[in-house]
Order: sequence, then C-alpha cells, then structure tokens
Amino acid sequence: QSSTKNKTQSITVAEISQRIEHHLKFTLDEQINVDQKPAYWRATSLALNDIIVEKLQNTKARQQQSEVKSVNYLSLEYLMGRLLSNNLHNLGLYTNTEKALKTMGFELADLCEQGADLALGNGGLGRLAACFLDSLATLDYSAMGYGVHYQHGLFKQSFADGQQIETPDMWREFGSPWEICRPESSQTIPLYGHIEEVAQANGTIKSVWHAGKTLKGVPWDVPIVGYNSDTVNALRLWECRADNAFDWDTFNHGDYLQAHQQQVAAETVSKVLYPNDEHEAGKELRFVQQYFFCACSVQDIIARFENQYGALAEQSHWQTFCEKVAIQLNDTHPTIAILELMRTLIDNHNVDWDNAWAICQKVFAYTNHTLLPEALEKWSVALFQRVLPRHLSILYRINEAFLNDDVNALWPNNDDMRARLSLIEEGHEPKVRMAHLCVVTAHRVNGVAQIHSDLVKQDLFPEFDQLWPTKLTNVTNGITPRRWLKACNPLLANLLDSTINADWAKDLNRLSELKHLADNADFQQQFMAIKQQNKIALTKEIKKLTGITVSPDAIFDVQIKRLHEYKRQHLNLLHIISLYRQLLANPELDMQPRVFIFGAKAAPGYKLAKEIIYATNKVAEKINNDIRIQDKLKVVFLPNYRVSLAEKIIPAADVSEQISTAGKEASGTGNMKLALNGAVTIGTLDGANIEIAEEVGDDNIFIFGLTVDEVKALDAQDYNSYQYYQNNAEIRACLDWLDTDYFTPGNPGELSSIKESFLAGGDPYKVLADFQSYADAQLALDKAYRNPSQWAKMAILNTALMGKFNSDRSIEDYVQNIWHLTVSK
Ligand code: 26W
Repeated sequence: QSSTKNKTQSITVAEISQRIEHHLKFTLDEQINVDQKPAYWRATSLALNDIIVEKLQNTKARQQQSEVKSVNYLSLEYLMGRLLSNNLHNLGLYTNTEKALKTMGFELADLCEQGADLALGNGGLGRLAACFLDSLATLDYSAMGYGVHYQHGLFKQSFADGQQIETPDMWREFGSPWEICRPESSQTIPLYGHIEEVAQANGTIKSVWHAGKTLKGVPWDVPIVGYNSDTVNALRLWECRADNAFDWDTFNHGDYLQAHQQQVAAETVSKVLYPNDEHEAGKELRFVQQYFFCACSVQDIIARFENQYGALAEQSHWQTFCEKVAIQLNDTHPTIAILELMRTLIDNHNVDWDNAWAICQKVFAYTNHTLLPEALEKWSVALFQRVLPRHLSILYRINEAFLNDDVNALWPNNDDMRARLSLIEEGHEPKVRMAHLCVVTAHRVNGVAQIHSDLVKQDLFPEFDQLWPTKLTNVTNGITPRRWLKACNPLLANLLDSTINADWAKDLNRLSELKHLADNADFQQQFMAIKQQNKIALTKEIKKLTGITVSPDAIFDVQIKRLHEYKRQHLNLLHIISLYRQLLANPELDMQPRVFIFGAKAAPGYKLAKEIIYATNKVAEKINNDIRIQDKLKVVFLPNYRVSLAEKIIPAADVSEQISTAGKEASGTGNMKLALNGAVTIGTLDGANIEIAEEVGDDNIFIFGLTVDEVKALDAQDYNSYQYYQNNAEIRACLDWLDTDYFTPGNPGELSSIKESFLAGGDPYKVLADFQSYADAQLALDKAYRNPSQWAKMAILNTALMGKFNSDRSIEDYVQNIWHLTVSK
C-alpha cells in the first residue's frame, strides 16, 4: 500500500546524483561540473520529475481500479509559485538532494531560486486553488485541477521614479521542466455561427448548432505531489491553437499566409492572464477565454468518464456519472461549464432535458469569493448570442423553468421578484447574471469564511436562501502548512520538529501543544532567535531589491496583498504619514523603531491603486532619507510581489496588517500565513480575521475599527467623511500635507487624488472613520512590543493556534458537505 511512498523516501544520495547527471549529459548536453546554476536547476527538476511521473502513473492506475469519485476543480487562476523546493519537501527528498548537490558544488536553496514562479493568477483566489490541490493530493483524494495554460502569467512589476511599470511574465520562455504535453487529449471547440431548428421524425424539433469557427485545445499537465503520500494528481492547463483542419483546409485553402494569421488569432485566447481582480471588464476575448477553458475541461471530464465507465449516451451511465464526478466552480469565472455540460449531454449524448438538468444540479457546486458588486460577472446577451448562440438558448430555457416553477411557487405572479432573480438583467443592454446561473444550478454554494457566508445569505442572495434553505453554506479557507511553514521557514520547522512529536505539517492542530511553552523563557528565546534570523535574511533581501538599509531590530510590519481600496493600503500610509509628522514635531518621541513593508501589484487600469503605490514610494523616499528620524521609521515597497517573495517576507514578519473595511474582504489567506509564522495581527473584524481572533483570543491580536453592522449603519445614515477631516486635526494635517510638494518636490498636487478620494470621492471604504481607532491600536501594539517576553508569548500562541486554517481541514469540509469523495490509497 505505502510502497511507493517509502520507495521515494529511500532514494539514496548516490541515486539522486546519478539521475541529475543523466539529465545534464543527455537532456541538456551540458558538461558535468560546469558552474552553471540554471543547468543544474533544470537537471535537478527533470530528475525529480522522473520520479514524480512514475508516481503519477501509479496514482492514476490505483484511482481507476478503485473507481473512486473525482473532483474537478475549475479555476481560471492558479498561483503555484515555484515547484522544486515544494516537490522535494512533499516527497521527503529535500535532505538527500541537498547532499547530492553539495557534492557537485551547489547549495540546493540557491538553486531553488533559479525557477520562475508559475504566476497563473492574480491573488487570493488563485493561491487558494494551489493550496487546495496540495491538500487534495496529500489527503489521497482523486482530483483534477483544470486551468488555462497562459503564455504570460501575471505581469512583472518594477518601479520607475515610484510608478508601477508592467512587463510581460516569461515563465516558460525556454519551456518548463514540470509540464507534460498531452496532444492525444486535445479538444476541438466550436464557437460563433448559427442554430438551425431541424424537425425530427418523431415530430420534435432538434436545435443544430453550425459553428462558424473552431479552436483547438492542447492540454499540459503539471503533476501535483501530495505531502508524505502516495498520490500525485494533475493540474491540466489548456493551451489554445488554431484548429488546422478547420481553418487551413475549409477556409483558407490556397491562402497560406492567411492561414497563419488564423493561427496567431487563436493563440491570443490563452495568451495572457487578465490582471483584474474584483473588476469585471466585459471584453470579448476574456469571454472566449472562459468558454474555451470550460469547453475543453467539460469535454475532457466526459472523455475520462467514458474511457472508464462507457458511453454516456447509455441511460444506465447517467447515474454513475453523478456518483463519480464532482465539478467545483472557483467563483463565477468558469460558469459557462454549466451550459456546456447541458449542451453536450443534450446535443451529443441524447440525454433528455430533465435528466441533463438533474445531472448538472448533482455535479456542480459554486464557491463565491466576493461581495463587491463590481466583481460580479455579467456578460451582455448580445455577446452571448454572437459567440455561443446554442448556449444562450439553453440558458433561456433554464431561466423559464426557474422563473415559472421555482420563483412562481414561492412568489406567485410577482413580477418584481421575477425581475430581481432572473438570470437576465433587463435594461438598455440586457445582461446574463453569471452568479444567478451558478446558484440556480449548483447543489451547494459556499462562501469562504463564516462572516462572508453569512453576508452571502443575508445581503447577496437572500431570496435564493429562502427558495433553497440548505443550499448556501460556508467553508472557511485554509493554507497548506507545507509551503507556508515547512518549506518557507526551515528554522522554525526544525524547532517544531524537535518540540512536537508528530507530523505537524500534516496534522497542524498538533501545534497547539506549543501553548504550554508560550510562557517558557527558554522556548521564547529559541522562537524569537529564529524570528531574528529570518529578519536578518529579509534585511539583506530588502537591500538587494531596493538599496534600502533597515535594521532587523525594528518591528517588521507587513502588508502584502493585491492593491485595492477596500484592503486600505492607504489607511496604513495615512498612519505612516501621521507617525512621521509626530516624529518631526518631537524627534524624541518614544516609539519602537518600525519598518513598514509593502508588497502589492495594482491592476494596470486601476488608476487610484497606482496612485497609492506612487504615493507610498514617494513618502518612503522622503522618510528613508530624513536623518532627523532615521532609526525610528522606514518604509519599504518591495517590487514584484509574488508567491516566492511572500515566502521570504512571511517568516520575518512581526506584525500582519489585515485592515480591510469590515464586510469587504471575503476571507483573506495571507492573514493565516503570517499568523502561522508568528506574526501578530492588527486587523478589523472582517473575513477570516474574526475566526483567527476566536482561535488566538483577544489578548493575542489587535482588533480595531467599525464592525460590519456599524459600517452598514453609517451607510444608512449617509456617511459623511468631511466630518472626520474637520473634527480630527491629525487627519486634516496629514491630508493637507498631501496637497503640498513636500513628498514630490516641485510637483504639488501629485498625491492629491488620495485626499480627494476621501473627501469629494466620499471615502467609500471608510478610511477616515477608522483612522483614529487604527492609530490607537497601533499605539497599543507599540507598547506591547516593548515587553519582549509578552510579545514572544503572543507570537508563539499565534503559531500554536492556527491548526484550523490548514487547507486539509478546508478540503475535508468540502468532501463531507459538498463533494462526498472517498480516499484512494
Ligand atoms: C472578474 C474579475 C475578477 C477576478 C478575480 C473578480 C474577482 C476575482 C477574485 C474573486 C478575487 C480574489 O482573489 N478574491 C479573494 O479570494 C480569496 C480566496 O477565497 C479570499 O481570501 C479573498 O478575501 C478574496 O478577495
């Protein structure tokens, strides 16, 4: 049973060396022992991949044989980060590989730095998908991740005079050692064209879709290695190509150059990841990208099913399909998969409408990740009609049945209710409400933290909750402790290994045993010495990346996440400006030296977000070069924030900034990673912060600001941000300072847009309302840090009490409540 598991762990140093040398010589044609890190990184990765692929094959055979149910995770985003170090840790081969490379003259940790991040996502939603794949494999579930094989992932960020510059991400310019191309599983995807209603012999009418164009989907598989398990699942990423048979022969016979143009046009479909998060842009190419991805994935799911169980056209297999297949929609981005499965069942597999609908309802579930109205996807009916006419006609029929049966049963003849709940938003330009289609179809709809799920019920879909009282549910997010502690914080991982007599990286609840050591002076000393070492390492990284010198003796205060108004990086900035002002007024001000560290990318079209980055860089420049306050305050904006940079920042953090407006951050997952590594949170009662506070207790977290209900009350009475500007002298002084040219010499007004967003803009995210409470909490934190043993205790308890936020626990919740899988060992 555990034969392969044990086999991998017993691969010797000599065997690893041999495998690496083989690839250097035969795959890469390199001279052995040349001093070339990239070649050794590639050879090591390829050597490891050989071992992984064998496990992948065994896993597949085992899963087929045991006929277990599979979950198919559909997501437009996966933020995988680097794979080498993690795969080594999960296979238990890190130490032996380290030894093997040492004999060849290389440091493994150094080589790991060579790999590019797989940055096929924007932020939390994409990283969550990556953590879930890790947990699914670790827990021995049969799972396939489906995604898009973007040629360019999230843009690379640099700063020019403080402004964000975007350049393309070239993650696979020379190929990636982790992917396996599977041309035999390619798919042909129809789109555009028209529908013909064809009368059947039995008197019924059949809709026949004559597509105007087809695309080809080519799958690339990235193996997903479970931690200390036998399972290796796959992430299947679809690349779009022109369908040569269709375009070259049918359309372009004789026009060789034109045929190549078609190729180029098709490739744009999987060319880039859309860099917007929380904002829906409504672009046709994005719509085609989503459909292409959904159609490839649905056809592949059916092909894999038929391969194992036989033709879906046979009625006896419909039930089996529901028993063996679960499909999870990661937000509404892959919603078209619902219509594609309906279409395929009805048009290609002769399933009748009622059975096709019943199958879809049993198979699909949907996760909501945001309440922000601007992020709720709506696609114009006209675009649907043009690109996917058959899917639109199916959608209309679903809507009809929903409104006439379900809605009418609860609210008879109620036109207002029909309009509110319809899958179509009427108006000047009618639109399809993707979230409504998800809720109507799915057997479960989940939010990602308790408060968020409550708000999904109360505020977003109250009528749906009335219609189907058991449909809406919660699964609190989690993170994989393998990447986010074991691999990224080896010093702390070693301390935990020697303190806790269990595989805590699998059973994270075991960390609670540290509670008894939180007061132990000796353990505190060890724990904080590790934090200090990690801070020294980050100090060097900061120097390397920005040229800024910071002291590891200062508090390292970290805010790392996408840049967005609701996350309120500008609240943090406003407080920094206020500290700076106080220091200038009183250089002897009694405060703990602090380094404020930011990491954030702004969506390229999000003007205010970019202005907040610029302002932070300009304020940083002024503060960091002001000798009057030098050792007390530093501000660092690290460029190109991504998974691999997070892995360096998080182990070194003392303070975790989680300061979103209450009700706006669905969950947050960075909050969990930072707390797990012993950072203390300063945060609002929002998202998973609430559950973190429940776990660590009020003494070990700094909570401030308005609650969800208080935010709602302020909105109900017409929130007036001017009032705070007028009544709070500190706010007024800081905002007025932004109007001068103090931070942008010679260019007054460059930072005024931020002030404007608070005043004329109405301060939609209540920054001014929360400012004083935030400043007070910061002061309390500053005081707490002065007591080293008290602080150490808080830090230890944060690490000790994060067991709940293991993504293995999230996956078990999905399994029990939504997917109903059984393990395949
Ligand atoms: C349509 C454009 C678009 C793209 C991405 C809209 C919305 C998104 C995502 C929902 C953004 C996202 O990553 N949301 C985050 O998801 C995390 C995982 O559940 C949560 O922890 C974060 O709170 C949420 O902001």
